[in-house]
Amino acid sequence: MKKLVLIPIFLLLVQLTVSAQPGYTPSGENLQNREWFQEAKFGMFIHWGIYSVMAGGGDFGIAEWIMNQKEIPIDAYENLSNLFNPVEFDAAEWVKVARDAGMNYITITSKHHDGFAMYDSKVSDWDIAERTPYGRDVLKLLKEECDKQGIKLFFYYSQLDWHHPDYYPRGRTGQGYTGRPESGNWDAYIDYMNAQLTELLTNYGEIGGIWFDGMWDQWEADWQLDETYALIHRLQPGALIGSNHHRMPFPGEDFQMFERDLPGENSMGFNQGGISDLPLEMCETMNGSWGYNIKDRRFKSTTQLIQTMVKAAGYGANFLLNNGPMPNGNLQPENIDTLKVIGKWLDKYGETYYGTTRGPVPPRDWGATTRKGKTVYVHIMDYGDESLFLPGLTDKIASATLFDDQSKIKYTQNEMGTIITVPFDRRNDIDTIVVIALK
Ligand code: JFZ
Repeated sequence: MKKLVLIPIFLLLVQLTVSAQPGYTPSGENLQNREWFQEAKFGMFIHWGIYSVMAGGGDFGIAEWIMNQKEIPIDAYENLSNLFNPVEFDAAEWVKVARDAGMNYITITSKHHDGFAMYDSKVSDWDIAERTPYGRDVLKLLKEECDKQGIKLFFYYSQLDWHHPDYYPRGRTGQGYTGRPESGNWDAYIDYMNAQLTELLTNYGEIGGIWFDGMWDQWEADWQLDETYALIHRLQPGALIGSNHHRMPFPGEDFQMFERDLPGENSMGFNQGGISDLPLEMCETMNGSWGYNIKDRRFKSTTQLIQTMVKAAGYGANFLLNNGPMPNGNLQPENIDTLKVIGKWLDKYGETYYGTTRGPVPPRDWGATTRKGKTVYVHIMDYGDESLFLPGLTDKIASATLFDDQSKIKYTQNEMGTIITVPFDRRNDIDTIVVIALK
């Protein structure tokens, strides 16, 4: 009884502190884009900023966080912008790499926690156009290419800001070392953020959506999400809003994201929320860093990345795979190689991935299932036995075949589920796929 009373009060409190966009009903366009998003499945995340010049500063776990981790004051940090001159940057090449990898959208940092706008912002001079020798609006260049090559562009936007004086009161990060006065006008900061978002939603044509990050810096703050979310949906009703706050989505958000964890898992320690009914997206790094870090050579194997991508699909979740381009404007060669392999895999096996929803059996250590209409794809990745039990798969089966060579796969069914038998000599190293056609 007590619980029943407590839960609504608790929810009410959460609603009061984070008011979000109450009564939000997504437009028809927005719902269509959610469907598009779920079919798009695979995207490229890009962390690129003046911090890329520091390349991690010789540390292992630092990249876009270097200002905060090394406590670099604003006046010193600002020098970095003078060194950011990505003369090798070729938007067409980036988009082509994404396309060839089988990706259907790109999500790029428009402003990370250092507050630096990677586009020509008129409400700030802390931006690429005014502070770097390069001087060009890379978001504009990228958007033009995305339009040409038929790929959608999303903007990552950090609500947390280590540079803006009005980001005050401060949260857990960007404290004293920055050299900002210990005062500021929070409402003015929110206005500034809304003005920048207005620029991003009006000067770049139709964009896929906004990928927010940084609320976790201070939960007590009055983020005024209601205004910001309503603004975005007014400017572009189809734009999808997501936020990396690691909680259940707030009203006004259109998709739910999971950082470096499969939905529902929490190996990183920050994915506390449950899984909502919204479209899902998991983001992942290629090594252990988001921004460029020369010391981080722990590149994940292509096998590992493909398996994670497929497991995410087993939850119905998109896979947003990160690149930390170099300060000269090139993507990291290791990342390009990896993406080529993933692209090849998708050329061959894409049918079992694109256009699927989560399968009847949730992802397990052995692998995952995906589904398209009356077809179930069983992805066996790591399983030490020849016979595999698929609990709950009781729909009558018309046929079971191995994707690789269309050979028949033995199965038996009872009221508990289905057992399929896949001999070891017919397995492949990455993902052995059994195609089950249901009656
Ligand atoms: C955030 C960013 O801080 C990071 O730089 C990167 O952009 C990633 C995709 O998103 O990661 C987080 C999110 C939450 C916390 C820390 C890092 N947190 O709750 O402490």
